Amino acid sequence: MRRSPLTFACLALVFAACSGPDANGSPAPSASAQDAAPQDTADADAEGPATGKPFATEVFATFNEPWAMTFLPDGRLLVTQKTGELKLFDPTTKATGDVTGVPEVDHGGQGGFGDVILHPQFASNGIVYLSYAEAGDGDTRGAAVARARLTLDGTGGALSDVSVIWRQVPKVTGRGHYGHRMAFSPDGRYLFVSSGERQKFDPAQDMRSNLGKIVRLNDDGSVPDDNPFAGKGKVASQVWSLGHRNPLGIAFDAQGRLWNHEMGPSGGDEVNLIVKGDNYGYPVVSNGDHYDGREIPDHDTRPEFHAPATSWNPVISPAGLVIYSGELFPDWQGDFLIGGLSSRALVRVEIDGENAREAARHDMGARIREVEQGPDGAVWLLEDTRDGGGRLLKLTPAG
Ligand SMILES: [Ca+2]
Ligand SMILES: [Ca+2]
Repeated sequence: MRRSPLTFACLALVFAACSGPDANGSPAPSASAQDAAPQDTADADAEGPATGKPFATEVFATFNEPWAMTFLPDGRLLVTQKTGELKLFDPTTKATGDVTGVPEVDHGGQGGFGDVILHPQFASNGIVYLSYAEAGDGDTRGAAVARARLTLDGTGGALSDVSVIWRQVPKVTGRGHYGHRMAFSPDGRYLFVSSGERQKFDPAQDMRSNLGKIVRLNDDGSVPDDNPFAGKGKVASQVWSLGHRNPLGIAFDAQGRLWNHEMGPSGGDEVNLIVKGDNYGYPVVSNGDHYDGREIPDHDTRPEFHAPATSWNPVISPAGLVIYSGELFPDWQGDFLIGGLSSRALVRVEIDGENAREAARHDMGARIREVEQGPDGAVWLLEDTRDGGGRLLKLTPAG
């Protein structure tokens, strides 16, 4: 097939964007290059031979650097903007309001407002959890998790009793790999937080630090007595699993098993089944390699580290995760729906026991930051776009 010079230019742009050190992160020169190319011809055949998407897409709203969302019991949505705002969106009226009283965030690079989730008893206690990048002394920063009470009014709301219940230790320089996705265990007792290694590599294996870990806390931020490293030190006692890089998705399946996905370096994005106390190997092993070309031994060289259920090379840059359980897309039940940043896609992954495989990749034409399942089983996406262009999309079955 002959390619026009324009096609070559687009391919070159995509290649540069996908292979740079920020392909797996957000805003940076390469990310803005991707954002500047709304028509990626290289992505046009990402869906393979399928004649069309199995869903119809409706645009509901736009936000500025939206990062995460969660549905309230009344059907409205809380949406975080990385720039530091918490928004309340009503899908029935399409009105967007503000929630006041949010913590001050350190916005820049990959940092700012992160995740938002509800306490399992939100309907009775109004408690929400928010993660964000927090400034420290000097030029340092780290992820933090705040617990707060949300009071709603007609079009907006306010946070009160805001208390920080967890922080990354230590705070370090740089603005990447915060991770800071959150999920409650199905029994409603434990809060799991994914903590990225802040692009510092070795802390993922250092139990004096909670970087590059998944931590398990009680709902008030205290540490459960039966954590796998309880009694091994204040920070280590929080740790549920270690050896992670930048985990930007964490969720429980219908069997109560915890899964994550995380961005590999140059290659090696992963889906992992998270087992209490296990070590997932970063930066000792990875199915990718360092951006500077240095090799990282693959997982199969070191079986003592828990290997991924699946991995990608080239990367998809996973961000946001739901394990679908709705009625609208029966074929997707039990599947992982993953947002793709550099892949600009919605990626569906099927699980078979402890193995996983990509089943479909739907080109969305924009970096996808967040995936959520609505009360009726519709799938909602947030685009990762700045300058007010990050759209909220609702996917329903194609007619
Ligand atoms: Ca969410
Ligand atoms: Ca490798």
